[in-house]
Amino acid sequence: MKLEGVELRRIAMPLVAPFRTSFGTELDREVVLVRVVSADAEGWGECVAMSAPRYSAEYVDTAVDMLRRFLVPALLALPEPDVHRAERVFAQFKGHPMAKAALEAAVLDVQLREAGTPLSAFLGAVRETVPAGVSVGIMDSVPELLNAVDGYLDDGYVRIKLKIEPGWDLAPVRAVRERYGSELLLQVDANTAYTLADARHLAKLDPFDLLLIEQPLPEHDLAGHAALAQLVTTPICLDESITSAAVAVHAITIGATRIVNIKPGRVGGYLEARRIHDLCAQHGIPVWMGGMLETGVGRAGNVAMAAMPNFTLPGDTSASDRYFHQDITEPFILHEGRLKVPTGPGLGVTVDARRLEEVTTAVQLVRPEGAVKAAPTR
Ligand code: NPQ
Ligand code: MG
Repeated sequence: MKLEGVELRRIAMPLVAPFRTSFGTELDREVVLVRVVSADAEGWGECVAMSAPRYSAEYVDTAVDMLRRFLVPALLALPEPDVHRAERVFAQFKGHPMAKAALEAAVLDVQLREAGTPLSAFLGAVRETVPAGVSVGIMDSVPELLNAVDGYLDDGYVRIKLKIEPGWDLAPVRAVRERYGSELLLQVDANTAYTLADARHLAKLDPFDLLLIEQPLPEHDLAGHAALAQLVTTPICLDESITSAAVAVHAITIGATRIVNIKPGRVGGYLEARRIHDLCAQHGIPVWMGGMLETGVGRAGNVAMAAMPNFTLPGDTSASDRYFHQDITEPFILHEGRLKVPTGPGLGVTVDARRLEEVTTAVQLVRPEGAVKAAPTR
């Protein structure tokens, strides 16, 4: 495969409604898209970094800078680029998994499109559809929350995840359990908002029979999660903490996590995410696919990966209209609570050039010589 260049594009996607978590409220999704062009095909990747470093240390501007300054030039300098060589050359740079994952995904996509292989086949997927869960933001009141959950259950979502924080935890969980009963698949996500001193409080969630509590404590506090696991019966599931396969093994071994949330962007790409899937399977740890408010580009890859065998819990793989009125690809749509795994080569979705232009805020092309041509569109 010979690469002709890499386009870095910033887009701004209006959200259908504000999305509030313990770390802040989002009104628009600012996204970096990567397009890798070869002689015969093009591949797309989406960077899941947010505008500000609230979920993790990366943010949109650091990702663009990493890509432009280091990752794209390293890729374009490879004599025979492929996804495995790309991953290896990116590893010489510390950190920045979301920037690496975006470019790795685009390389994998162009490679698979050239070969005519769907991403699902490359990953060893075993399902044609995946169940769709939904992540429900923090609201101003319980009635407002119940109204939102009513709507998602009407849409067909098979699992509800409530975002929680101190002051918004027991009451919303109790209200949702009382309204929908014990059959509803229900879990919560704290996005690091608690401390180990809150253990007795978090144990009050135990009677509500949640599938899991996601990332209650700070990212680097694996020992704290292991200690908390001794004080609550609800299974602990790590998200932010699981930054690599090595960390996943450590977290599992010390008892910090009984279930693992996989996000390819958080761990540096689909290859590392696949390793985490495989080693969790070996340890008897179920995994599920996270979500980062992806457009159709990132969503397509996540849905393909969620069809692998050890993804045994419904993911945050929601339909496109959970977040966007209009996507940049054909939208992912719920059919009886499930999404179809794309069957075409690579990601198996097509980017709509007209819609893309409407949401684009800047574009730059990086060519093999390393020449950078900046072309902001507006
Ligand atoms: C999580 N996602 O599981 C993340 C957190 C999250 C679907 O709950 C903009 C971009 C806003 C990424 C808000 C879900 C976001 C974001 C929350 C990710 O922890
Ligand atoms: Mg999470």
